[in-house]
This record gives sequence, C-alpha cells and structure tokens, in this order.
Amino acid sequence: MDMEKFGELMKAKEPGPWPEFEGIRYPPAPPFREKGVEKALQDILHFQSRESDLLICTYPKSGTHWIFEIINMLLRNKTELDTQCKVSTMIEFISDFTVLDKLESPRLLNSHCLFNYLPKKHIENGCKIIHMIRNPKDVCVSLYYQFKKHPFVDFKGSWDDFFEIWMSDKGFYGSWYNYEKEMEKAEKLYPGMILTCYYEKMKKDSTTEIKRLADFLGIQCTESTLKDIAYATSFQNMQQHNMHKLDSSKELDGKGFIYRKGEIGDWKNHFTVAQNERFEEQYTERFKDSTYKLTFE
Ligand code: PPS
Repeated sequence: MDMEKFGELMKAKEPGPWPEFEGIRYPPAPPFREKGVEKALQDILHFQSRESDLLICTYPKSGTHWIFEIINMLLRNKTELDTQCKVSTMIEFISDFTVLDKLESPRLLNSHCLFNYLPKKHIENGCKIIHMIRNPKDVCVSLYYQFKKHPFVDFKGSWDDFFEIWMSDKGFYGSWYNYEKEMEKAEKLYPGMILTCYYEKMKKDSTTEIKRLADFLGIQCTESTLKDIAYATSFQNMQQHNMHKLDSSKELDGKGFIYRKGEIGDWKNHFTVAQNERFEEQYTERFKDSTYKLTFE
C-alpha cells in the first residue's frame, strides 16, 4: 500500500477503543477497524501464499524493521536500505491483499500475529519463517515508548501504568509468553521451517548472525558483503536513513519510536528494583520450560 494513503487511513480516525478479539488487543490498523478483528484474522488465515513467500514473525518491538532490511539486502544482493517500509508488507495492516499481487517473488511478508493466525497455505507449503526474539524486558520498555508516542494509541499513562499493562498481558497482540511459546511449539512441529534469530546475538555479532540467516535462505554471500550488510543495517545507519519512512511519532519531537535507542539493557533505566523482582518471578514461572535462551544485557 502507498505509504501516504496508509498514513491518511490511520489519521482518519480518532483514537478509539482498541480492537479486541478473544481477550487479545490489536493495534488500530485499518483492517482491524474496518472489518473487525475476527474477520481480519480469518482473511489472513486464507491469504493466498506463494510457495516462494518468506514470512518474518515477531512479537512487536523485537527488531522486525531491522531483520526486514537485512533479509531484503540478502534477497536483492544489495547493501542499500529498501525504499519500502516494512509495514507495506505487514499482512494484518493490509485491507486488500491484491496490493501484494504486484510484488515480485520472493515476497517478504511480516506479521506480529500468533502462529495459529498465520496464513494456512504458507504453513502447508512448508514456506520459510524467520522469527526474531528479544529479551522481554527491553521489549516491554520499547513497547511503552510506542504506546506513549503513537498518536493513534493515545496512551496517557506513566511507565508504572504501562508496566502493569504488560504484567497483565494487555499490550498489543496479547502476552509475550503466549506468542513465544506458540512459536516454539511450531518450531518443533515443523522442523527446518522456522529460523529463530536473537536480537541480542544480532547486536553483538551481526556478521555471524547474517551468515546464519543467509544459509537458512540458501543465499551465497561473501564475507565482505556480509560485513557491508551489517554496516548498512546498523542502528545508526538505519536511524539516520529510515526516519522518513512511516513513523508518525517523529512529528512530535523529531525522534521516532521505531528507531529509538536500539540497545540491549535499556530496561535497567526504567525498571525499579521491585518491578524487576516481579518481572523475574513471572518470567521464571512462565518461561521455565522454554528452550529459548535469552540474555538481558
Ligand atoms: S515494530 O513496530 O513492532 O515493528 O518494532 P520493531 O521493528 O520490531 O522493533 C523496534 C525496536 O528495534 C530497534 N531497532 C534496532 N535495533 C538495533 N539495530 C537496528 N538496526 C535496529 N532497528 C530498529 C528499535 O530501536 C526499537 O527498539 P528500542 O529499544 O525501542 O530502541
């Protein structure tokens, strides 16, 4: 979809009650508002996938824009940032899927929806999924800034208020735990179909992680190209060059929430000792059986 049109659609409505379905809140994107969440999710399930489609799956604020650019560069064998914004291929933000018909294969799609709501055909075809995961404390902080700065979310609360929203699983797309556990289950059920990338590993050693990604996608890449991609997709470079892409919050203070800080451990600047203890307790309880090993600094 044309970015200007998308921006207009988002602006056309006053902030209203957040779309909700089965106890899960969704962002006020056009399809959720126009069709209702249930119908929008059904449409995604029946989306006509191509066998060559690639799908990036993330819980919000886990590095979606970052991995989108990396994969785009690998696919195009280029080291320039894409002119498209990742939201233009974000399936739950698209009201009419025919806009995706015009895209050349392989199409690079993305979604924050739970695994069970991803296009059935994509799964049946055994098409590749790239899943990025980030430590939930930093996800929580990043989401707080999105809530605070996104004019269509209209969140006027404090960090303490947002922390409670997170703890009660009331952020967008439901609980982080639920999302990641569903993805982990799917990874076991469909061996070889899903590659999980860790935000923190990507940050600490981008070249090695990009090589792992290239291998998964079956793309040959020289060491020098890998390094160039790592440089081009560094936070500083993406922040400097991608700010013009849809990030409505930049109008507020010249800084957006999509390319905010891009660091590991910003949670330490927000969590109180008591909040950290409560978070740790919940994390230990709800994520104890997970094979995903996350680092927080
Ligand atoms: S969204 O809106 O849910 O799609 O956001 P998403 O892109 O998943 O996540 C946004 C956070 O990712 C950070 N980011 C990066 N980190 C490191 N390197 C690069 N290149 C990069 N690009 C984006 C971005 O800054 C957001 O995290 P925070 O902690 O808020 O800065």
